[in-house]
Amino acid sequence: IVRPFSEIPGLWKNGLANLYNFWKLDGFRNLHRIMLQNFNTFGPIYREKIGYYESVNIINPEDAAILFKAEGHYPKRLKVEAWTSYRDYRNRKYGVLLKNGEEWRSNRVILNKEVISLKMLENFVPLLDDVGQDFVARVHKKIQRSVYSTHCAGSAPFLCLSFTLSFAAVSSVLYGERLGLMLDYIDPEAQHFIDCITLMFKTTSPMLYIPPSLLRQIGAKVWRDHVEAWDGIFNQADRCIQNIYRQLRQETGSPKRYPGILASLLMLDKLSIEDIKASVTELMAGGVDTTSITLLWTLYELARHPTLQEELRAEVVAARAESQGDMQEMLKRIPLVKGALKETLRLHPVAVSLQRYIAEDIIIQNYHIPAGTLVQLGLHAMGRDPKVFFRPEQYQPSRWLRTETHYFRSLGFGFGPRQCLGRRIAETEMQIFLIHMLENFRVEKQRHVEVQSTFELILLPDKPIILTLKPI
Ligand code: HEM
Ligand code: 2DC
Repeated sequence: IVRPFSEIPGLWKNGLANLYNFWKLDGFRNLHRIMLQNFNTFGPIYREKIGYYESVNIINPEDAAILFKAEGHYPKRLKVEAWTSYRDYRNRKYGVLLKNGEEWRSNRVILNKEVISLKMLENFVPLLDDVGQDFVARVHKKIQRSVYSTHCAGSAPFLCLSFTLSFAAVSSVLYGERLGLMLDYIDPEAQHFIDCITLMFKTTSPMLYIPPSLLRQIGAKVWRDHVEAWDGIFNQADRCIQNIYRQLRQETGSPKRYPGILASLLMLDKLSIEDIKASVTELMAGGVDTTSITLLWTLYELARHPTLQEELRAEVVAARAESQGDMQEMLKRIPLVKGALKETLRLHPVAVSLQRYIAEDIIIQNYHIPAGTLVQLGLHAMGRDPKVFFRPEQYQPSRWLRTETHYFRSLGFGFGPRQCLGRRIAETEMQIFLIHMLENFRVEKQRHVEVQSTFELILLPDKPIILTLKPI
């Protein structure tokens, strides 16, 4: 017999008391650990209410499959009210990240062709390859200048550099040109933009549990910081968009080379300018921390596994020789590098969970769950579950090459029509970056430091990742 919704185990009766306990556990930064613990306590399904945030949580790939089959024609994620409130407050349009229903779908279909279709890769690859090459040149230069000659100055400058890399990478595909050029110095405007994104994420997480409208009324600092952060993001994006718009109007005839996503969308003339601006701003903001953190985690794992690192390097060197430097060909010959990125997202996912408001009633773990419920897949917990992954604590890129089942196990970018719009850009950028890094540097860790995750809306390393880069 199917058991009723009300019998799902968990703490969901007193949202305020739960919020208090959550806060005592420093839950705002420990969400991923608390979720793991809840699965340990309650089993593979639990119901929860923290503040005004109510959800059913699941962990099994087979259950994830049921969830995504019930996502309906207009898949809907958790509404991040801090983000919608800001736009309502400043009277700005929602982009594809925040839209829902038919409006989301019609925008997304058009964006898909320009942003995530495989056909666009031939346009993106040369731009991203350029950025990757410049990045490596910049790191070489930095190493020469530093006191310890062969050592990278340390993590913080490198982290900062990797953020500029990601910023330069999204900018180049969005605008067809390089912003915040990075051979000699970091453009202060780019730096400010990057700082604003970090602040925006950081100030979002408390507002997942406490309504932003309330925080706004009492003039809370998180809300004010959040507004300041988005203002900075939108101002920078507006400047970039204005530039391209102006250039486009001055140009006559069709451009010789690929003009970038923004110009393509403007010329296509299928979305309103306001819709284009809204989504391009989101793409810009979504494209910095996500990829740079994933790359840093990957280098961290490779530093801890030197033999594996040499295997990856050998694969890259062979791929370079076989494809005679043609980057698009090269990308077809690096399965282990791709496995490494999947493995990084398994152990260090950017998103702690994936969620959908289900469009129809479903049965999971023999419990009935009514349509409209917010169901979350604990992505971080799933990646570390020994029932799902053999020896989950081990970093093994080759597990993704074997024929064992990968059914609903590789979900770092989400799933289905609502999956990450930046996925192709992110994957390509990270693959190309890893190729250049492996070709140029041996990555070592300095001391034994266990780095863990901390939750600031996205999962971030809780301390600086210290790497030593030795030129090859
Ligand atoms: C959505 C992960 C990089 C833009 C998402 C989602 C995840 C995700 C899990 C939610 C998907 C779902 O609900 O099924 C990642 C990871 C990245 C990454 C792991 C890199 C390692 C990027 C980049 C961009 C971007 C580079 C922009 C260039 C977006 C946008 C959405 C999204 C716009 C919302 C799409 C929609 O609602 O239709 N991402 N992302 N992401 N991401 Fe990413
Ligand atoms: C955070 O409980 C934890 O890709 C919450 O590039 C549930 C939740 C909802 C939406 C998720 C968010 C989590 C993590 C960050 C994500 C976001 C959707 C998109 C966003 C996964 C899991 C991200 C980082 C986008 C950000 C784009 C941008 C313009 C801010």
